[in-house]
Amino acid sequence: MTSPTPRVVSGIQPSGTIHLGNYFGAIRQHIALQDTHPGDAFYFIADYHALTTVRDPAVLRAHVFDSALTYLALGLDPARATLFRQSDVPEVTELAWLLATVTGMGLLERAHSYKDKLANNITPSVGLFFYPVLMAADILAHDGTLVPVGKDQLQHVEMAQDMATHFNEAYGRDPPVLYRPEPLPAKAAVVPGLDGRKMSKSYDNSLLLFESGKPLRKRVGQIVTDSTPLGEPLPFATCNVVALLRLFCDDAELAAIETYYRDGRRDGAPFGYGHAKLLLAEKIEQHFAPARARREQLLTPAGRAEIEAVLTRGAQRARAVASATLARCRRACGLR
Ligand code: AQP
Repeated sequence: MTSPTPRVVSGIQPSGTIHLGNYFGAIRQHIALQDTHPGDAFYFIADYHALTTVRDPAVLRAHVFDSALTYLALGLDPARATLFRQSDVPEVTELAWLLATVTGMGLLERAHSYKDKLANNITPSVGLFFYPVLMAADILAHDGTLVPVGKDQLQHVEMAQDMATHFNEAYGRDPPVLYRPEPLPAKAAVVPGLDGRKMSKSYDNSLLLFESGKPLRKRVGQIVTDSTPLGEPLPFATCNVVALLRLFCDDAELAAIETYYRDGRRDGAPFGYGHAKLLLAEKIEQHFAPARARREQLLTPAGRAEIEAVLTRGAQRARAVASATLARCRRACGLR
């Protein structure tokens, strides 16, 4: 059950500023896929989803804008990829309802991300519990067959597969009403935050892409490490700073860092966590320097108008696909 044209569909929540986890877990791959799937790479800014955590309209609008700005600064090409606001395609909310009617409670109760939020004392709304259904609707409404996500989201894509199967079993397998999506997991492991938990917008443990100079060094300085004194051997395999350095360093650089950790020295001088953190801050600053410059250019009035136009055109393209899918689903269920 695959769609005639493989279509890449994925999204990001404008629930905070985009961080290294979002970049290495998702956005880097999203941008690469516009080369292999030109015209069929759909990325949405999940503002309906973000309403489960953001309650200030001005803040939500600012995060939506910043998400679009970040994608474009990082190299998303609107001629090859479709970028749009989720809420500009309201068909997904109706499809979410149709999917909810064929989805068992048990499926949602098993969601790891929901259980993690509970474990982290986040008071759940029905919307948060319902998140995997809306995410499935986002994918299925746009006939997404390839879903690039971070490893933390794999279970949600599997749930979307289950929901498509249940819907087809209820309303039409041949031809299928909905296409089965396949996950495309990021190569990078789940990126840890400053405190070692998953880096997450809602845990205040993020490193941002465009921070630089002293504020960046200060933030990197907050990465939790043990209390090994300067000049003593450091634990390479379990260190949070190393987990983040892995995102930026090639094998030779990592091998060199491993020797500094093992010896507690670099070029004869004592080496400690402070030095490792400085290396990381430099790497982050260098890696995102070209995108930071493009971001500045887009922050002009002309750039802002261009971003709005990109989102409007993207919504038109996405809505054309979603309304056709929804019409198919409504017909299949017996709705007018
Ligand atoms: N720490 C991470 N490591 C690897 N990938 C990650 N992603 C998020 N955090 C990490 C991937 O980023 C994409 C977009 O995520 P999202 O914004 O839709 O939601 P999320 O996974 O819930 O991200 P956050 O930052 O944790 O947001 P909040 O705090 O609002 O819930 C996804 O592909 C995800 O895998």
